[in-house]
Amino acid sequence: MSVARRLIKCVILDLDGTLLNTDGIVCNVLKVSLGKYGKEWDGRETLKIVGKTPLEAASAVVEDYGLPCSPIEFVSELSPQFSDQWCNIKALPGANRLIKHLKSNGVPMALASNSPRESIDAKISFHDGWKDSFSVIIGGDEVRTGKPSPDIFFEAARRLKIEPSSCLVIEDSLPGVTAGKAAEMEVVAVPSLPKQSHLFTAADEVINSLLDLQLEKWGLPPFADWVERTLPVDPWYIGGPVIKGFGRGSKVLGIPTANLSTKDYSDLLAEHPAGVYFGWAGLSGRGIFKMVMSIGWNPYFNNKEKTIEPWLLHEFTEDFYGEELKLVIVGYIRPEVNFPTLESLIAKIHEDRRVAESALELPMYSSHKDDSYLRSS
Ligand code: ADP
Ligand code: RBF
Ligand code: MG
Repeated sequence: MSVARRLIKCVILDLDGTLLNTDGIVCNVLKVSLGKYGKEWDGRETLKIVGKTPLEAASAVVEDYGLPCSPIEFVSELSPQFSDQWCNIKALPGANRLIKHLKSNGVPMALASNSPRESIDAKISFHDGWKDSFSVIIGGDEVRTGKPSPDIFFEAARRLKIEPSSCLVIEDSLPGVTAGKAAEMEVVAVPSLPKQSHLFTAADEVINSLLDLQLEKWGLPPFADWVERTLPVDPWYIGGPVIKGFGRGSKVLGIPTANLSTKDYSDLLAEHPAGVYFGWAGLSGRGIFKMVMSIGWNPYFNNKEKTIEPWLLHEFTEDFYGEELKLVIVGYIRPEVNFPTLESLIAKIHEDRRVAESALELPMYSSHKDDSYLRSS
């Protein structure tokens, strides 16, 4: 275990993209609004708008698409549409766990977001216990300049009555990380956009999702919910006919992965962080098997699309393309990473298999073997 770098006394959290999965909602609203101007939202501006104040984000879009309105007009046009969607925003994986853990361990928390205070209050009202967990909540409209200026973090520290150097900031965006470092705080980046971690060099640590946060690194009470190197997750389900993948699982790695079409599951895939998970697999007519899988872009192969790669922990004598495969995912093992050699990737996947195989014997995981979903057709 590494020694804590500094003694951290509190945690300051960003909201959109860090605790809340706001991206999908933002994209949908922009898609509809731009449509009214006869323009097509292609998502390429996402990087320009994450972490910005509403006015800055609107300015970027108005300019890029040459809209016949001012950024202020565009903001007032979008505001009611966003407000209608706040009730549909889900907490990001690990957000509730983090908030509950810090609260029950008496670690003070602040929420510091570039959104206006009113929107913050509206958004968090849909998440039980959030409002009362934060000793301080500050919106971008409550300080002179929003992130990347450090103002909002200085103000949070002042209200918490804690030195900036004893604050840990958790942020998904570049402006947020810049602001946190300018406030001389420790900053963990959890990039909300895929394949962007190389841009976050200013952060003290870059993690893939809140599930990977190691609080003990910061001298904070560690999470106590890991069990035999696995983290239980709320079970989720995915299934369909087995399709052809990249054709390299068995050939290149000696590890076959039965691919599912990601088309019908884009929302579900977007919701779950890339990483290695495990659970149970039902293959119609053949039985139920232990399963370990990766979700993501397989950095070693640098895929363009996020895929699901389930390895059924059983020796089959033949392929089963086209057959109905059902998965229940019950736990998380680690983030997806790159490896210097194919051998080290293969060794790691075999280690994942051993972790999954033994964890699935635990009652908390083995009980899901009887889930009726696995036998449904
Ligand atoms: P592809 O790239 O087409 O997915 P792979 O080399 O990854 O090819 O092999 C996956 C295929 O191998 C599966 O679709 C399935 O038909 C077969 N297969 C055999 N044994 C297994 C196993 N234990 N787990 C997953 N797939 C297996
Ligand atoms: N690919 C990676 O690039 N990085 C990983 O960390 C990684 N972990 C994996 C873990 C498991 C359990 C499995 C089954 C696969 C993993 N792979 C990973 C994916 C591997 O690259 C993939 O199976 C091949 O790309 C097959 O197409
Ligand atoms: Mg495969």
